[in-house]
Order: sequence, then C-alpha cells, then structure tokens
Amino acid sequence: MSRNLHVAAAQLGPIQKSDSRTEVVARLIELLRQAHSKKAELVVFPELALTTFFPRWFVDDITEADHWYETEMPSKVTQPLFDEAKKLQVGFCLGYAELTATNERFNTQILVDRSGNTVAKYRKVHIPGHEEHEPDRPFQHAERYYFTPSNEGFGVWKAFGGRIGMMICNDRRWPETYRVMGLQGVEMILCGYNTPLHYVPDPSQDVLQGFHNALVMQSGAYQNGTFVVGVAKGGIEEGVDGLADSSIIGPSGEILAKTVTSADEVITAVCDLDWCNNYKNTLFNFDRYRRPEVYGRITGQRGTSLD
Ligand code: ING
Repeated sequence: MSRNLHVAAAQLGPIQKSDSRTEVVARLIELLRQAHSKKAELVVFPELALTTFFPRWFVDDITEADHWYETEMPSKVTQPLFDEAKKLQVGFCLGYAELTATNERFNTQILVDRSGNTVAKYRKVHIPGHEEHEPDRPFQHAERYYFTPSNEGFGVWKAFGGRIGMMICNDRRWPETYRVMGLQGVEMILCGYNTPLHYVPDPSQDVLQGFHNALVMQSGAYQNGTFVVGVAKGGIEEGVDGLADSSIIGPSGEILAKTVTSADEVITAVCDLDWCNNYKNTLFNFDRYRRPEVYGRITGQRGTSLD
C-alpha cells in the first residue's frame, strides 16, 4: 500500500530589514510556482517568513515593533500568495508573527489546504533566548520579549491524506514536542526555523549547528515513525549568518532531500505516509512497549531535581 504526499521545503535566503512584505510575498510565490512545477502538493515555508528575524533587535516600547506582526491572515499583502496557491491547487505552511485582537503576540505557523482554507494554526511552545536587553551581545535573541509561549500545545490535523503536525524552530530540539504528536499518530511534522550559526551563550556550539539540527530532527522522526520537514530562513541576514540545511526526513530517520545553498531554494520528496507504519507498528509500537507509569517526571517537573 502507499499513500504518497509530495512535499516541498521552500527555503528562504535572508530577508533584510529594508525588504518590503510585497517583495517577500513575490519570492514566496516564485518558490510556490517552482514547487508546483516539481509536482509538490504541499509547500513548507520557514519561521517568520514574511520579515527579517526582528527579535535580533530590542526596542524599549514593544509597540514600536507592531509593524513586524500580522493582525490578520490572509492580509491585503499576503492575499496574492493564497490566491496563487489556490489557483495551483497547492497547500502551504507559513510562519509569521501574530498580534491578536486581545494584544497577544505569538510566533505562529498556519497550514493552508489545497483549496486555500486555513485548516490549522500552531503557536510556538518553546520560546528561546532572553526577555531583557542584553547589550553585550553582538545581536539580540529577544524572542522571550516579543512572543508569549503558547499553552495550546501540539496538535495533529487530518489533512493532505495524512496526519500533519507542526512545530517551530526551537521546538525541534525537545523530544517532548515530537512525542506529544507521535502519541496522536502524526505522520508528517512541518517545522520552520531561523538558527543563527553563532550561539552567543556558548560559541563552542557554533560549528555544531548543522549537526545538532540534523541530530534532533532525524531522531524525532525515527523515534516517532514520522516524516519531518525542516525549513530554514538561512544566509546572512542583517550581518547574522543563519543555518540553511533545510531537509526532508523519513520515518527511518534518513534524510531524503537537503538544500545545497543558503538562498531561496526548493527541494521536494515523495513521501509515502504508509512508510510510517513500519516504525509505528514494530519497534515503536507505543501501546505495546511504552511505560508511561515510570515517565511521571516528564510532566511532573520542569527543571532537574537533584534530591
Ligand atoms: N532559534 C534558535 C533555535 O533553537 C536560539 C534558538 C536561541 C538560537 C538563542 C540562538 C540563540 O534554533 C529559534 N528561532 O527558535
């Protein structure tokens, strides 16, 4: 049996501060067309795909940053992307900064089906970086200032003939992210990221960024019998070099496709979602082999307990 989903990872090169949303949306549409010409049915764009990674700058008054957020989706400027996708009958996943009517700020990703309907919204759970200005850093990573961590957790949605989940950037480093979706039978996890190559708190990790990126997503895929699509905004953005290495990973943990540039680039893979069952029904038959009765600490405590 096979249940093929042809997916594309639409990697973005840098978006500079001066690039308008209109220019960026034109790039997204071009990538969407390329993916469609390769016969993709679902196109995955990165985290915060409409703007530069603005948490690298601190502003004393957060309302000065309001212009980086979307208050509606689709909006006037993003509507052409939705129109083109609908015309081509291609679905997509898009990351953006969301400012809600009740003034909450989330790092958000939506899933849009092939008819142009938004079928799912995910808001980032694990918000990395810092909440205060840290003047000694070469650049800020003030995501904890700009975004509220979502309490909605990790959903899995029936779409594109399978069970689709979403996570955003730092979420991919946490095994709980994958497992919570694994327990809902997820078959493909979509993940956008912005990962600076220079990790300010511990520069010894700089050379390991590519390794860690692959390590976590390949492990999460294998241990849960799911595809993972990891999509970067990479390259040098406002002087900060970002990891590219977008990839499509199978439930075996193998990388099926990977980008070779740090610019706008489309890769695709035909993903047989039934391949997931080889893992879900054997080694990782959760119902047969998991021992939740001894995993209490996973949800019972946050930090390490040394008692
Ligand atoms: N980025 C980073 C990631 O996990 C991070 C986290 C935090 C990098 C602080 C560098 C410094 O790849 C996002 N966008 O979550």
